[in-house]
Order: sequence, then C-alpha cells, then structure tokens
Amino acid sequence: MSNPVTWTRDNGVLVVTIDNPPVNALSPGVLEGIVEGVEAGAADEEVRAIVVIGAGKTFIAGADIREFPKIIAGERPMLSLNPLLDRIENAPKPVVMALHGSALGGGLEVAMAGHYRVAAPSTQLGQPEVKLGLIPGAGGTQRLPRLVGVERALRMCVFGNPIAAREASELGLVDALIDGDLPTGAMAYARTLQAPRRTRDLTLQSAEEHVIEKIRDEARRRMRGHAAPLSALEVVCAADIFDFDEGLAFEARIFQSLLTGPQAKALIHLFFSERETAKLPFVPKGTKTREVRRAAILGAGTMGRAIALCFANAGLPVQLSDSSPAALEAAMAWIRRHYENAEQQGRLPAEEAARRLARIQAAASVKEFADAGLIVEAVSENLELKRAVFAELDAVAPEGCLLASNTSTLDIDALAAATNRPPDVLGLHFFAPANVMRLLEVVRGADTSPEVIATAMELARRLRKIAVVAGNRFGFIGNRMFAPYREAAIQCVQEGALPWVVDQALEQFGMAMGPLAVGDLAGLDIGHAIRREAGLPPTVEDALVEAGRLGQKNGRGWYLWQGNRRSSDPGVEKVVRAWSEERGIAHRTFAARDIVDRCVEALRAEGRKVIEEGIALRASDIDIVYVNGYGYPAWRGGPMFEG
Ligand code: 3H9
Repeated sequence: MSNPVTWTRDNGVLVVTIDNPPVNALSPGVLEGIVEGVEAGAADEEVRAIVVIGAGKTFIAGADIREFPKIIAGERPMLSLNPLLDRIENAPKPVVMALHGSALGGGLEVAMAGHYRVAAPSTQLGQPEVKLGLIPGAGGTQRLPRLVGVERALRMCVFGNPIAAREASELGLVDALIDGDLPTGAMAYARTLQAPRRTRDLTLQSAEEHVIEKIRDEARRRMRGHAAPLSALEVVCAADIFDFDEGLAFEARIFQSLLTGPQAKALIHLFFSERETAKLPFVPKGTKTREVRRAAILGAGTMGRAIALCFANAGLPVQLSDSSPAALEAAMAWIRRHYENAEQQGRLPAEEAARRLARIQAAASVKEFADAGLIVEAVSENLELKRAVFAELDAVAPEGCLLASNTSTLDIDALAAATNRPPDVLGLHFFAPANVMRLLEVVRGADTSPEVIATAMELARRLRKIAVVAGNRFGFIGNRMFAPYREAAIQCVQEGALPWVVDQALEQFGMAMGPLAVGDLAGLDIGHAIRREAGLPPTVEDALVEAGRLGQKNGRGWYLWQGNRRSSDPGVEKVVRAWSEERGIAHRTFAARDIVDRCVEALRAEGRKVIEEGIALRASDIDIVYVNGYGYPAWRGGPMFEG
C-alpha cells in the first residue's frame, strides 16, 4: 500500500495529507504517519505552522472499525492512540486541523489533539462511539468538555449524534469556518497563528448536577439496555474531577472493557451488516440506476400519507391521490398539521417546514401521475383491489416508472401480472410510522429487473432508510418471522404464563414492546381473520376476539387500554383459564428465561427457514430487519447473531 500520509511545504506551512480511502479511517500506520508529518514540520526551520487535512471526501471518520474484531479476537494489540496524540498536542508549532466531510470518533479526537480547528461549513463533527457500544477511547471524553463544556460534551458522547460545523464553531470546537477552498483557507489561517494552544490546558466549564441527572435519565429512556451511554456519562463527568492524564487512564480502562464486552460485538456486527445489505449478488456491478425526480402515491390512508412525508423530507416532490376525495382532503390536512406541529415544537425551522409541505401535492386522479419516476400503491390490503390498481397505474405511468406496492404480505408477482411491465414492479414495504421507521423491505418479484432493485436501493439511501431486499413470499422477511414468534408467546399464555408476564419478560430482554401488546395495537381481529382463512388451529387469542376484545381500538384486548396506556385485566385471565381447561392443558409456572428462550427460538427457527428458502440473502439482513423494524434490542445484535 502506498503511504497513506504525505506532506508538502507551502510558504511556511507544512500540509500533512491523509489519504486512506474510503473514509480516511485510522488504520494501522495512519496516525503514526500524521505524527511523523507533524514532527517533520516541527523540525523544519522554514515551517511556522502545520495543517493536517484529509484527501477525498472527508477528514477522518474514526478509528478503523474493521480492526476491532481482530482486537477482540486477540489477533491485534489494544489500540493505544494517546501517546501519539500527545506528540501532536506537544508540537512546538501551531497545528491546525482542517476538517471537511466527517470528523467522527477517533477523527474528532485527532482534531482536538491539534491546537486549532478550521472546517468547511458542511462538516459533521461527533463522537458516535456509543452507537458501536463504545465510548471515545482516544481522549474524546477529556478534551471535548475542555472545548465545549461538560454539558455539551455529555450530549455528544452519551447520544452519539454529530453536530454541524456551524454549531461547532458557536461552541468553540471549531475556530473558523472556511467557505472557499479548504486547503487555501486553512493555510491562510495557520499563517496568522503565533503559538500552539493545547486543549488539555484549557479550563472546562462544569455542568450542574441536575443537568447531568437529566441527561442520565434521558439516556436510560432513549437507549434502554445500552451500557455505553451511561459509561460515557461517567467518564465525561470525570473530566471535571480528575486531572487530564488520570481522566485519560480512566477512559482507556472503560473503553477496553466495553470493546471486549458483548454489546460492542453486537453493535459492530450491525454496523457492518447495515452496509452489507446493499451488496446484491444479482445486481451486476455497474448496473445503471434510473433517475427518480418525482414520486406519486395512491392511497392516502395512514401509510400513504406518512410515505408522502418521507419523500418530501428527502427533497423529492410527491403527488398524493386517493379514490375518495374526502380521504385525500383529510390526508392533506393531516400533513399540514404535521409540519405545523414540527415548526411549533421547534423540530423544523419555518422555511424548511414550508418547503417540505410545498413538495406534497394532492392529485385528483392517477392520470396526473404522468411525470412520476416512482409510484407507490398504498391502498387496502386486498389482492383483487391492488391488482385493479396496478392495471390502472400501468395505463398512466410513464415509461421507466417504478411501480411499487406497499403491501406487507401479498404476492408481488400477482400484482406484476396485472401490468404489461413486470420488470418495473416491486414491493416497497414501509413500516409504520413510515416517516419515522428506518426499515424498508424491498421486495423482489420473479421478474423485477436488477436495475429497478438498484434504483430502489439508491432511493432508500436518499430517504435515509435502511433497505433490505426480500424474496416474494407471504410476509416477506419481517412479518413472516413475526407470526411464529407471536404464536410462541400465545402458547406460553395457553400454558399458564399471564399475558403481561410474557410481554414483560420480552421487554426486559430488550424488545421495544411485548408481542401481545403489539397484537393489541394492530388489532387482534387481523390475526384472527388470517388464522381462520388459513385453516390454522384456533388459539386463545381467537377466544378473546370472540369475546369482543379487539385490542386497543375498542379499549380491550390482551390488556385494558386507556389511550396509549395499558393495564392488566383479570377478565383476560378468566378467558385464558377456561380456554386451557376446556382443552385439558395444565397451567404451569414460567420463568422469564423460559418465555424469552421459547419466543426468540421461534423467531430464529423461522429465520433459518427464511434463509434456506432464499427469502433473505443472509442472516445479517434479518438482524437488520428485526433491529430496525421490530424493536429487537440492537445491543443484542439481532435474532440471528450468535455473539
Ligand atoms: C472510534 O473512532 C474509536 C475511537 O474513540 C478511538 C479508540 C481508541 N472504519 O457508511 P458508508 C467504511 S470508533 C472502517 O457507506 P457514507 C464502510 O464500512 C469509530 N471502515 O459511507 C463502507 O465500506 P464498504 C467512530 C469504515 O458516505 C465505506 O467506509 N466512527 C469506517 O454513507 C463507506 O461507508 C464512526 O462510528 C470506519 N470508521 O457515510 C463513523 N467508516 O464500502 C462510522 C466507514 O466496504 N462511519 N467505513 O461497505 C460512518 O458513520 C459513515 O461511514 C460515514 C460515511 C458518515 C463516515
């Protein structure tokens, strides 16, 4: 490999350039190269200041995550970046870090070991390590609070979300924004500097105890079960207690224990799995994608209107239509309210909310879809209705337009057969609420062309969704696996575990919501109808439906419901006991562990079948589906992850 770090001298400034594609990660040798460059500048009498900059589209996106599994397996020594960063910080001449693209994780830590930072306005800066089950491990927890204060450092290290350069400059993390050419601007800035300024010597601004408590509570709520955020909190707070070197030693100890622990392994697995989903053996390299400039949606119900938001939020104009003018009007009113609320609650600036709203146009009929690059059908889940809709869309859609169904179970080939263009037909299964959930199942029919799949994957990226390709079989990946998982939960009830005990066991395991409560939200009559139609043996859930318990929608299902609040109901116990007695099923006691093992094993067993049948391309795709669409705890890596 050619040297990833090189340097040149330009009128008194040494420019050290990192060139380690794709993201200038700190692979072995990279940080050593930067230090060598900085020290070459320090030793050169003609050099007054040093600029460190990234080649290509970014500064440094962090430590090289590909190295972590090797370190965990003991094939590589533990990272020890601090001695090298100390050498940068101790340089006798000003070191300016010139940032663009991403300065994340170890990348931001390198930047903070420099004396000054300048950045292109589009730069993103952050300590996202918690998302990998880690904390910053190269001084981030100690230098960041010295630059931005403990409160802001806590927010960045505990939640892991990056901030934009403008905000970083207001906080003092970035000293100057460079609008034009970054190297030129950085060198000009460097020439104005007189002396180094070590971050470790800055005095930090403490945070009050109640502020720290609030962040701790928020972390517990938003990142339930994750160990790293609370560790990050303790270590950042230590910056206000220990001296700098003690703080670094504390950080190193916690970083190491997290890196070798189970959560980091699981979350690193998900990091790579997420990127793996886009690697599709049936899409030849270099496959051209189609340009989608406008989208259209037919069906303005709960799904259709939320899908419209996805497109509008991503900058794509979208038309929304419905066979019922009243439904369309209601959807447009809902959309307007959505953006008004976003603006009022400070989630969107007024101009941005207005821009997004303006991208969504009501269309009186599908005849107005003549310019669409993609049409999403989101009418009710009825095959004959959907086939009629596809025939109608086929008649009006322009050539090359993708025709997608948002069905969650139905046969894509049957829909494709209603058109004269099966290669353009696919499933795009959004998850509710579609504007919030990251998952998108891209369903490939027998005739769907690779070009159409590649276009859908690219579009998903624009929508900031994680797309997973699924084969065309009832329920695709996610819903297909969810059915036996729920059935296992219902069986536990039939054998004596109370419904709320079942849900609680799975929620303690980390699921966002227990499967019986999920059933109540969806409506118990749905599963009842499916079981009856498929001739499946009845379950105690059918007895609940027959007793008029339909779920949240009529206030009674597995639980009693008051709005979104659920409570246990002795009436359900009676129905269950009678049901089991009638069938001679003896009730027994269940440990939480038994419930979890049984339900998760049902999920895994179905997952194995889904892979065998080629419905999912790989086990890790299933992990991505479950973590991003079904509330499976990310820190466990997904149902198929073996640890
Ligand atoms: C850390 O720094 C710990 C420190 O505290 C030090 C401790 C001692 N390493 O996402 P993309 C690859 S922890 C290795 O599709 P984008 C990625 O796998 C790290 N590889 O592009 C993919 O490869 P492939 C903290 C990495 O433009 C390719 O780059 N940093 C790394 O949508 C393109 O990636 C983070 O957590 C890496 N660090 O987004 C940042 N990063 O093509 C993680 C990326 O073979 N990275 N790759 O599949 C990101 O968030 C995004 O990749 C980024 C670019 C925003 C940078």
